[in-house]
Amino acid sequence: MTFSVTEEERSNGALAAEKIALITSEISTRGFAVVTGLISPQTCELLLTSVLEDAQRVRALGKTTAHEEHTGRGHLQLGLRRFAPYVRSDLVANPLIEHVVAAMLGPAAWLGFYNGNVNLPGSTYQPLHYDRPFSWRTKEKAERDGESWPPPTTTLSCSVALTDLTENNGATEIYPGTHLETAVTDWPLGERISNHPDLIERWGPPARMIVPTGAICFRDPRMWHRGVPNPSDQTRPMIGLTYHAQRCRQWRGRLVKNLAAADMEKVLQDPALRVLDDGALGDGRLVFEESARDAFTATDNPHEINRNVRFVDEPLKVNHFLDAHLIGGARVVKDHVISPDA
Ligand SMILES: O=C(O)CCC(=O)C(=O)O
Repeated sequence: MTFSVTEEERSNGALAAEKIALITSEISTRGFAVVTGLISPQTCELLLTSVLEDAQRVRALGKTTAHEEHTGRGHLQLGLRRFAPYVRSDLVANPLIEHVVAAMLGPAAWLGFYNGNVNLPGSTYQPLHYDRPFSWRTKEKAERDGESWPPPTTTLSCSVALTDLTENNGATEIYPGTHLETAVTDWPLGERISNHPDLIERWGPPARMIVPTGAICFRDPRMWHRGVPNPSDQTRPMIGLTYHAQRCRQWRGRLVKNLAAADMEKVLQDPALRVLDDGALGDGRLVFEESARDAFTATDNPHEINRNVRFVDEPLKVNHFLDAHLIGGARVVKDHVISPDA
């Protein structure tokens, strides 16, 4: 189902009560909802140009990326420029986006990932996959935490269309409803959905994530999906923002259940702190250049989302091409070299 935004909602920084209820119901039952008119044409145009230029720079290296090796040729996880004017408040600090996030995940949900999803002409199929495991793996564990079964998502993905995403340029294939398929909770780590043709048959046929320019597809990242060949001669630019519920205190957004009381006190005092891979607490904010600060502070934050960013200033720079999957989401550099070739 596709929803649009009224001028009144835009100036209120909030969607109407009935609309937000319908949107959250769609995401909870079908796994996704598309909301149009969230990102301005100017922002789409500016980011489109930068994504196309940067994708070309990555391709000019003449080698496949690690993400392509793992998933499928032509599918880039492309870092986004982290300096003005390319960081835009209607994307990173948009109260209407944040209203959907807060309605799904609760207040103080935090931005954990900000990156490009680019599908190049000539790409191949990715394996069918889901981006996140269930936060509760059994009915008993969910019930112990007061959750229903199947349990709700603790992460929300926002797929942003910089141009129309259609079947003609390789819109993502999706299996609506599969975010509720609890069979996956018994699977060993790394198990492929393709080993379960009966389930694929049961949930099919798949649909496509059709999203008009400036719209966002809000989706439960447990919903099965895959990148497909882009049959056009144009690069398909999409942006992904991922938010996590406040209680997901691990830096990649996993639910943390047994945090020591002293550590819990610290994280409640300092919302920048996350549980790192070694179990210690550390700064888990995304890194941007100082010139991007205004984009994050230009709007009020009526839904109390943790925008979760820190800024570095001269002589430091942020090389957005590198380290998308490491803490900070990009590499802080001293040498002013902003390049995919490092
Ligand atoms: O870009 C797409 O269409 C899907 C990409 C995806 O699911 C991934 O790279 O994991």
